[in-house]
Amino acid sequence: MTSLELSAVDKVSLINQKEFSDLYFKPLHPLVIKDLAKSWPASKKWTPDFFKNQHGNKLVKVYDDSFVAAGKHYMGKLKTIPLSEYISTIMSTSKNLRMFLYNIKSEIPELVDDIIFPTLIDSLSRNFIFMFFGCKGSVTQMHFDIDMSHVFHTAMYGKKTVYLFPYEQGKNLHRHPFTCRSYVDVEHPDFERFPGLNYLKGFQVTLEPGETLYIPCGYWHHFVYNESGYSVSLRCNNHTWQGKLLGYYNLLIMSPIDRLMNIVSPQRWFAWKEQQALKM
Ligand SMILES: O=C(O)CCC(=O)C(=O)O
Repeated sequence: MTSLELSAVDKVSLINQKEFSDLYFKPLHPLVIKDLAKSWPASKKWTPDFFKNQHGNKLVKVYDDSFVAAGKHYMGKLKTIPLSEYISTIMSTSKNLRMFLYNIKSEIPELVDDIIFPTLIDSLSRNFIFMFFGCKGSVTQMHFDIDMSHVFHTAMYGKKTVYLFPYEQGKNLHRHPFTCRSYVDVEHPDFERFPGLNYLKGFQVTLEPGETLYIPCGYWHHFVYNESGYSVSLRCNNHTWQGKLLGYYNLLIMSPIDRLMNIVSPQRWFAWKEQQALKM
């Protein structure tokens, strides 16, 4: 095989609750809703200059590729800098410096007023509203969200390409045990090293600024920043008991073991996970 088996993601302007539930939410099928965020004050207000001028003094944690490499920065920040410096950096350089899981509810609560919560599902969290930032060329490596929640990811500025795979495809993605990560590069698939890629089936979509991607719970996702930019994501808890339990297990047992082992013996632990992943 020379390329991955990827389908397009449906795009609609808007969708009603019943259709969304029957066609996408219950069957766990991704969807792009083009106009979901059109009426949000944020869609006009949240320019790079707005963040620089109104909230530029805010200190923010930034990350680079060391976040996913064994050692000192594994699952941790690289450094803390003012938001204005960060925005200038991503808008004018190609440094792979990212900000993610930036909870605006706790960090800059007034930003929440710029979002109109969609009524597509009832239980969107008002407490966990995350922003993600990156420069042109940045990549958010393949992972699924550890808490197994459903996500509505709106590109507020800049274009992104997203690769999506259902949870069950973890073995074909050579998931690293004790993590919610895969280290395959779906943009440049290496079928010899990762033979599971021959059986992988998923989706690829380009998200234009303003568009909202529904990522069903447990879906693997890999983001490529075609342009510098940022997004905001709304989330709701997994709707099944099995999903909720898996989320708690991932957060309270799996991830702490992984972090502890990375402290005890970073290189050996990473090599063991890699070896297990390749055996899959
Ligand atoms: O936009 C990104 O960089 C990643 C987004 C993501 O991982 C998420 O919404 O869960």
